[in-house]
Amino acid sequence: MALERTFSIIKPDAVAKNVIGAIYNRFESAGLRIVAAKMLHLSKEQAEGFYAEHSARPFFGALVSFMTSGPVMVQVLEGEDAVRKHREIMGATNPKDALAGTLRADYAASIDENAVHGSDAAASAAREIAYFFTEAELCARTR
Ligand code: IDP
Repeated sequence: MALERTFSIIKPDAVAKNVIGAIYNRFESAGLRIVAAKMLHLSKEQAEGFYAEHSARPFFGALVSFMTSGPVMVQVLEGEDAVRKHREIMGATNPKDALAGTLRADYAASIDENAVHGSDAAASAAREIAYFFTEAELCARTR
C-alpha cells in the first residue's frame, strides 16, 4: 500500500494531562512518522470552522468551548495505511466503547473530552491538513 498522510489533534484535555510525548510514542511505535507539528490555542472561529460539519449538532457549542479551553497539538502523520492505522490507535469516539490499549481508553474521560482527533478518510485528511498547514510546512523524510 502507498504512503498516506493523516491529520491528528492532541486535544486540550490530553495536553493538560501532559501526555503529548506518550501519544507521540504510540504513533511512532505503530510506524507513523510525524512530518509536521505545532502547538496552537485555537480561536473560536478556528474551532467552529474545523468542526463545521457538526454545526447543527446539539453538542457543537460544548465541543467548540472544549477545543478552545487550552492549547492543542496538531500534527500530520505519514505511513502506510495511515488514516486507518491512526483511527485504530485512537479507539472509538466514546471512550466507554474504546478497546483497551487505545489512546481514548487510556486518556479520555468522556465522549465530550476524548483526548484526540484523527481524520476519518483520505479526503477529510487532505482538507484538515490544509486547514492548519501550508504545503511548505510538510517535511518529507529524506533519510
Ligand atoms: P471522531 O472524533 O471519532 O471522528 P465525530 O463523530 O467526527 O468523531 O465527532 C467529532 C467530535 O465531536 C468527537 O470527537 C467528540 O469530541 C464530539 N462528539 C461527537 N459525538 C458527540 C456526542 O454525542 N456528544 C458530545 N460530543 C460528541
